[in-house]
Amino acid sequence: MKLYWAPHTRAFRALWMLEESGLPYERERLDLNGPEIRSPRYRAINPMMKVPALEDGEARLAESGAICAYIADRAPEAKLAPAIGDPARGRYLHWMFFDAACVEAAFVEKLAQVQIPARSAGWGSYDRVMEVIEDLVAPGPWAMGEQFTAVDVMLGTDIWYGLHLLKVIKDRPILEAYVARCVTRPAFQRAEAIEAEALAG
Ligand SMILES: N[C@@H](CCC(=O)N[C@@H](CS)C(=O)NCC(=O)O)C(=O)O
Repeated sequence: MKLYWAPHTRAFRALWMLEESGLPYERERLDLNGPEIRSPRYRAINPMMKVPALEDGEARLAESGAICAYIADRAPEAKLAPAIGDPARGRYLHWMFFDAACVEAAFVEKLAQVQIPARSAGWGSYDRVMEVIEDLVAPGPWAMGEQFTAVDVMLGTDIWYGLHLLKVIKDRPILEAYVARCVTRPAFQRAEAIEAEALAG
């Protein structure tokens, strides 16, 4: 399994997820400004010419949410997703798709200060999305309760970026406490160390 990745990008989600999974993998670092990411070889894997992307035998995929869901299913022993047939799988899919479709869009609304009627915007509104994710993670420890899943990798990364990088989340102690739990995960810390080493080298 090979991850195409660059540090300090959305590829962090896939890197953290692979570290949670315990699956063996290799990494190929791509320069976002370099020729390789625009090459025919890479465009066959991700026509968007973005990271992350994943190759696993003949399987090729991009989109960090799809990659996290794929890895969870490839490593059932890591219990990063409810199994097919488990009723909890419904909520798991709900939150995986919600994260990809609504959380980033809500951040963009805030950053760009766009005004779109909540009824027409697929994510509703920034305020509504924040309330929904606060209600989701408040009982804790994880989005799905006691079991840490791929939803936490997606949501935890987004909230971390929202708090610390984009600074679009402020004065939300429930979200801050949730991210504080996420960053104590050994797999998160290993992924951070991989990125720090790549940036230093
Ligand atoms: N929806 C994609 C977004 C991926 C994305 O935007 N990646 C950025 C880095 S954070 C990228 O590769 N940008 C390079 C470019 O667009 O040239 C995902 O979640 O995987």
